[in-house]
Amino acid sequence: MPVHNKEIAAVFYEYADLLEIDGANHYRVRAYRNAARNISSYPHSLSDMLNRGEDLSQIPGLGKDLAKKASEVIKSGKLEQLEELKKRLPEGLIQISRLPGLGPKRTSSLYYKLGITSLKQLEEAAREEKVRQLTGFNAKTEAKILEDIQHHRESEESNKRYKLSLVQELVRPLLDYLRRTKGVIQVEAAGSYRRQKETLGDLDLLVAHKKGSGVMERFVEYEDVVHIASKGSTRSTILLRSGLQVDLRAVEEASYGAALHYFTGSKSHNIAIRRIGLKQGLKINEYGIFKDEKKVAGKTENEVYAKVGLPYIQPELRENKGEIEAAQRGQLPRLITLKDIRGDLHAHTTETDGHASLEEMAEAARKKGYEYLAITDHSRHVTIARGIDEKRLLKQIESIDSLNQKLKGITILKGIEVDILEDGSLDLPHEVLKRLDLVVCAVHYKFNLTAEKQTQRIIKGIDNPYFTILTHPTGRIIGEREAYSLNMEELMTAARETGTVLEINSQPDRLDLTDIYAKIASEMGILISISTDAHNTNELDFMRFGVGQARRGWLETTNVLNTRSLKKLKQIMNKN
Ligand code: DGT
Ligand code: CA
Ligand code: CA
Repeated sequence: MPVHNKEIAAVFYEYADLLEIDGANHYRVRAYRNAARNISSYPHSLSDMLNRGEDLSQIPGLGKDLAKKASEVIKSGKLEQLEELKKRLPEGLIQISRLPGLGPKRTSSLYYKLGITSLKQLEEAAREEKVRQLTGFNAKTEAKILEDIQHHRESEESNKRYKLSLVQELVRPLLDYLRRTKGVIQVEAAGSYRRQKETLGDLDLLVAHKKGSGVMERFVEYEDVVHIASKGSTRSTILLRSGLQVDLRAVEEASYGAALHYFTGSKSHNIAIRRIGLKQGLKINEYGIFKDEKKVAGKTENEVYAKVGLPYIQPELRENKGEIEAAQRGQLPRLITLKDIRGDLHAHTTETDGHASLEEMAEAARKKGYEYLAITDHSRHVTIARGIDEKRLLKQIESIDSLNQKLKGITILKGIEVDILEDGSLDLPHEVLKRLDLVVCAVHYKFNLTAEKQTQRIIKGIDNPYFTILTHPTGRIIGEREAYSLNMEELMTAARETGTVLEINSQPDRLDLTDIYAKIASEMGILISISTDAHNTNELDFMRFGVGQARRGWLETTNVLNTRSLKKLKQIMNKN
């Protein structure tokens, strides 16, 4: 992808801001801003010019030095000096400088004169009337700062997305509560919740009821409601204590399918379906399907799809990412379900950072009806989790062997979650790994390597003959940590060539692989394991999140390793 002029300008602007906060010479700051402005409005692409070997220093305001910086950004996507400065200056300063009335200059004086490095500290200083004492500030600007911080918080709050796991906890009691209303026929969660997205903007509920059921009154009286944003006879919106917004729509039974389809979305799926309908002379909305003003369908979703000549499309697929074309060709995937899962291939015990013993985990997995559970405690490098060394691992192997003799109906597999060290070697010697049924491998430190180094590190790991599964392959934590830089295509190619399995980690704040990568991997013929990484017996239930993610990634039973019988599983793992 070529770097656009606007992107180069953005890097220069950011650098100028940070320089100014840092108290740099103002000519220098101005030079960068000036260059940014000129680049951003320059009529030709600097990337293309550089490719053609043209001289960037001819561009007004650039000169030799800044032309060199611009080509650095074009070639590497970043400016090393900016990265350095970012490392040196506290992160909160940028946030402060972006408050409407502040900017870099004032941020600089807040930082150097009052030591303020975060919005929180700024708020405190303003409350204590310390800010007004600085040159360039007064009581009025101080009050404005407090106001702006408040606004900033509110807008962050409104951009906030909620993890599926949290919303699931809130949904169940609320649905039960609504179901107990007289006149309510059916209640369901639609929207991104029904599509099993990993995070949700708000929750959309749909009720089929008899007119006059009073369900709206009951909805706004729910005990967890802190604010009623709107209340009408067909639609109301409330805010729960957690901050989650919930929309409720009420329709008559005859429209339920059409409404469910409409409010499940996604919006772009709906639009595509409506367009197909239009070509056939059908009007589709949340009340039903109409031909010449006459309602021809609407009670069930099946009817909606059937009327436009399509088979039913599962909610997890409704993103307009090829599902409609697949449906037209009769090639929709037969999505994996929770019932297809025969065991869990990633779990911890009290031997490292788990909270249940080997026996307790085994018993919980047996109760779930699993054929197998792999115990994969951390290896020694993860010292904070009391990672196990050779000696302790050999002891655990013995314990599992003797437990297996006693257990009925389930087999405990001997495994480990071994660290892929920085040089790509695994944290335990071959002689020990050899004795295990499977080796789950993970990156747990040095997240900030370049994409090339990180990719090579993992690929080298994969080359180890005992490497079975790459767990949480990208390392992202939802809302907290970005994936580390990685060349996924290269990584997946290596995985395919070696028969390496990639994991969908079912921890609700990981869900790593993402749906998109899971789909690509399976299309490449890579096997996926869906595992919980359970640290206690309850977390074995996280499997449902992993399966949800897998369904969003179009996975079928055959794409998933732990849908195999124990015998098959062992055959596959031994081949590697
Ligand atoms: P979210 O809440 O951001 O996680 O995502 P959704 O998909 O739940 O979106 P939301 O809550 O805004 O709307 C719920 C559904 O309602 C959405 O998936 C499709 C439907 N919908 C909303 N606005 C429109 C629209 O303008 N046109 C169409 N066709 N459908 C819409
Ligand atoms: Ca929603
Ligand atoms: Ca909504």
